[in-house]
Amino acid sequence: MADVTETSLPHATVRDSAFLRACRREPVPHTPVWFMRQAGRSLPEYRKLREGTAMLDSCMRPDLVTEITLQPVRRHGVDAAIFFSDIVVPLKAIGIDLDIKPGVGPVVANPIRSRDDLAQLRDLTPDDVPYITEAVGQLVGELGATPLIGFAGAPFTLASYLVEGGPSKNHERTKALMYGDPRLWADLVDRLAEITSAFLKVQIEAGASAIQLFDSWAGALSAADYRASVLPASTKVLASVEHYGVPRIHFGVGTGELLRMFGEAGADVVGVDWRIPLDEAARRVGPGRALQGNLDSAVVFAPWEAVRAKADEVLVAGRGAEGHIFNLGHGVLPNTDPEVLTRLVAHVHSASAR
Ligand code: 1CP
Repeated sequence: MADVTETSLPHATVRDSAFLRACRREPVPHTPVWFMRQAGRSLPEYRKLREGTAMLDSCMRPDLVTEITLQPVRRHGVDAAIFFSDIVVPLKAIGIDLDIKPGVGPVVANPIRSRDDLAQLRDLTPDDVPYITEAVGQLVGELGATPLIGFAGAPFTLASYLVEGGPSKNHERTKALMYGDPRLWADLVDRLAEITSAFLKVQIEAGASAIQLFDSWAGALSAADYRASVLPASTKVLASVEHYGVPRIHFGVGTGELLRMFGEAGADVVGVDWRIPLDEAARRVGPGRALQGNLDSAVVFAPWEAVRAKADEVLVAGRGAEGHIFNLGHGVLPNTDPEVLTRLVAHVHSASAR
C-alpha cells in the first residue's frame, strides 16, 4: 500500500469499479447497473434545470452538462454515469444545420441525398468541441470512483437522421440511398465513422472510462444488409479507439439477428434490447464479450412485485453471460417514476451481491 499516492488512488478505484470489472468479464461484488437515458425527462430536477434552455444549447454548457450527468448518479446510486449530450452534437459542431425539436428529436435543415451534399461532412477536431473536453474533465473530478461513459451515434443511425432529415420509422430514404447508390452510401458512412471516432477520442482523452456506440436503428436492417453496408463503418469506429484500452459497448434496438456482428464489430460489451433473454443473447454473441441489458423499459410501470420478478429474470439469464451489466432494453421512458428506478438499483445490488 505504501506506493499508493493520493493522486493515484481515485484512478485505481474507478478501474476497480463493479462496472469496469464487469465490462472486462472479471468477478464483481454485485451486478453493476445504469440506465440508458438515466439523465433527462424522468427527473424533476432535470426539467427544472433545463427550463428556458434549448437541448443543444444545454449540451454546449459544461456547467449544465456536469450537473445533469450527476443528477441520476446522486439520486439512484447507479454504478456509472452517462455523459449528457446527444448523438447529433458532433454534427452540429462541424456546421450541419440541425436542431433538436422538443417532442420530436433531431431535425436536419438540408438532408444529405447526393454526392454534393457530402461536402457538409468535414472532419471534426477537438477545437470544434471545447465544451465536451471541459465538461468531461469537470465530471471526472466530481465523479470520483464512479466511471463516466462517453458515447456517440454509430454511422448508420447518424446517416438515418441526415438522410431522412429527422426521426423515421421505416428509414425509407436511407435504405433507398443504400440500395440505389452503394458507393455514395459507403462514402457517407465512412465519413461519419471518421467524425464519430474523433468525437469518441475527445471524450476518452478528457477522461471517459468507457464508451458506448449507439446504433439504435440498425435493427431495421437484414443481417446481410447490415454486414455489407454498415458493419465495416462501425468496425472502423470501434477499432479507432481500441488502443485506449477503455471498454467499448455497442448497442442497438431490435438487433436479435445482428448480435454476433455487433460483437464482431469490435465491442467488448454487447447491449441487448428486451426482446431476447440474455442467456440466448450470450449464445448468439459467442465467447469473449460481456452483455448489457435488458429489462423492458415499460416494465417499471407495473406494480413493484412484477418489476422485481422481471428484474430477477434478467439477473438469472445474465448469469449465462461472461460479464453482465444490468440496464434497460432501451432508454428510460419520460413518464417513468424515478423512485422505481432507485428501488430497482438497490434491488439489483442486493439480489446479486456475492
Ligand atoms: O429536451 C429534451 O429533453 C430532449 C430530449 C433528449 C435528451 C434528454 C434528446 C433529444 N436527447 C437527449 C439526451 C441524450 N441523447 C442522451 C443523454 C443522456 C442519458 O442517456 O441519460 C443520450 C445517450 C442520447 C443519445 C441519442 N439521441 C440516441 C441514442 C440512444 C437511444 O435512445 O437510442 C438517439 C437515437 C438520439 C436522437 C434523439 N435525440 C433526442 C431524441 C428525442 C432522439 C430520438 C428521436 C427519434 O425517435 O428518432
